Amino acid sequence: MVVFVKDKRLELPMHHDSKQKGNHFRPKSGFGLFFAKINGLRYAKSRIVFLFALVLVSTFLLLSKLVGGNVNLMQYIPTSLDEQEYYDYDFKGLDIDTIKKYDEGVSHYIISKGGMEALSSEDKEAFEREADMLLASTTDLYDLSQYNGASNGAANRDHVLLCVPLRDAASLLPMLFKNLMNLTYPHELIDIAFLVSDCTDNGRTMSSLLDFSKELQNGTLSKTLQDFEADKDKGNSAEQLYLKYMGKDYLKMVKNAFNPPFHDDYDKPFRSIQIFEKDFGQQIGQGFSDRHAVKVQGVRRKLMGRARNWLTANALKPYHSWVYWRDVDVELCPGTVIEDLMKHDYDVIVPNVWRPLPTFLGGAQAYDLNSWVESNEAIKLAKTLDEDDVIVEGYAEYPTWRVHLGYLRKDNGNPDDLLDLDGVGGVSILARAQLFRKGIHFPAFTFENHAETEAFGKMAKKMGFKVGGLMHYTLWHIYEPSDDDLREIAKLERESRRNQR
Ligand SMILES: Nc1nc2c(ncn2[C@@H]2O[C@H](COP(=O)(O)OP(=O)(O)O)[C@@H](O)[C@H]2O)c(=O)[nH]1
Ligand SMILES: *[C@@H]1O[C@H](CO)[C@@H](O)[C@H](O)[C@H]1NC(C)=O
Ligand SMILES: *[C@@H]1O[C@H](CO)[C@@H](O)[C@H](O)[C@H]1NC(C)=O
Ligand SMILES: [Mg+2]
Repeated sequence: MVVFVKDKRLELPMHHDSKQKGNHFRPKSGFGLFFAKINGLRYAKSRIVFLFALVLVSTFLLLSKLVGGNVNLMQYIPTSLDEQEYYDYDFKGLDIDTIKKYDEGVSHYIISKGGMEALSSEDKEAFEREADMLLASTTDLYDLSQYNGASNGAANRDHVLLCVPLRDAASLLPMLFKNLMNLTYPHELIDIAFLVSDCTDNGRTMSSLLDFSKELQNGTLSKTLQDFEADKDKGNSAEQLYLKYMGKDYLKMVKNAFNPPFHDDYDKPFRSIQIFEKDFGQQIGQGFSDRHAVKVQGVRRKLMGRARNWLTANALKPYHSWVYWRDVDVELCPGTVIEDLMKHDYDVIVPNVWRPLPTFLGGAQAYDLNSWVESNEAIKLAKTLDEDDVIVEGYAEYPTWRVHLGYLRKDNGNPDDLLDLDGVGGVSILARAQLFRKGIHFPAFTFENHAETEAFGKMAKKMGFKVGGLMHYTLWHIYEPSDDDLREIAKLERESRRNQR
């Protein structure tokens, strides 16, 4: 006789709140919530969505008649989100109503006579189905070999974790969010994770980030930003004085990049947005000249390493195939950047990052010098340093003679030209998620006289992964006038006023 007795002491906690069906990370507001609620009604979904849309549109029509044809009421047009990735991923294949009884103390006895099971085949099938569901209510099974990251990730429905570290960045968020919406990689396959640390702005970064995220997830952000810009244009432009000294071509490029037409899925919500807030004790100021002093680089970079590691450790899920790191202060970036980096089938890959400059400084310059090929001179230099010293690029103190990705860029170079690298910069890194699962990280200590992203590149390479950069595929970092630049601009302003007199 075989007996299965339900033993309360061996029981695992189980979700029996029907609201918890489906995805934990579903959008928490607006349409997202509505669609999440109808998750259980899979087959009826498209019809319900259609009805919902119809009802809303006719309500708007009716309302707009009532208030005298105010067209503004029509600015939010409901769209249906049909992609399954929005709805089910975690704890799938589970019907809460069927297995609820186990939580209420039902016990099953299977009795066999003479060693044979006495259950009818139908009962047996039902029992096994329920047992599977019971397991599924607390357990998820992933075959990690299916999340290796394909070079055609979008077609393969690869999930991407998009990580953004933030510090005192409220004023840059409109630009960041426009850049996020501009991404053409399917939004339903992207989970965004923000880490906000060590802000000194009375919570402005955090509160703006929350507002922007909510609006992005209910599809209203681009409209809100339009209104926001319209207001801003009316405001003063004293702090934008430097724009007078920027190249006309660059300014035109920016203008075009931020104006429609945008891609069809521009306003589509992402699969999820998570915001983490945790301080790491960064004390170096976030001003341009403060944070770029050579003395502070080692400390600053190690703390950034801690922050990045904490973010990946907490946001990475088994079903992510790729991780894309992006800084807040990128002004121009092709919307296709994720696909464009992915297609090269590298384990770690970065674009070239430049920044515009005032015309009196030459108009443009390589910004990210952390993407480089190791040199014999730098290896020799490292041998003369203390174990804990961090070599930083772009400072006279450390003549490394490395080949920098930044300096190889040609204006009309082939955007597919690729160079194998050792160190990488952090502005925009696409990496296979399996690297993080295998323990590769952003050293918060000195690793081969490097820290953070440069050490990440070196470590990945050391563990046998392919690390590379695209020489002519360019992202433009914002220009932040340094103290010297501001003095020069003030001088030029005085001169031009004198000349006018
Ligand atoms: N979480 C966190 N993010 C930071 C910190 N410092 C900078 N960031 C963010 O990390 C990214 C890169 O920083 P940034 O100062 O622009 O680096 P730089 O361009 O190399 O000087 C940006 O998105 C910043 O907002 C920090 O201490 N903690
Ligand atoms: C979208 O969210 C924003 C911010 O919460 C809110 O102001 C707006 O009314 C919402 N729009 C819709 C259509 O739900
Ligand atoms: C948005 O993507 C398009 C197409 O790749 C690109 O031309 C444009 O510069 C991008 N916009 C921004 C703000 O980077
Ligand atoms: Mg930056």
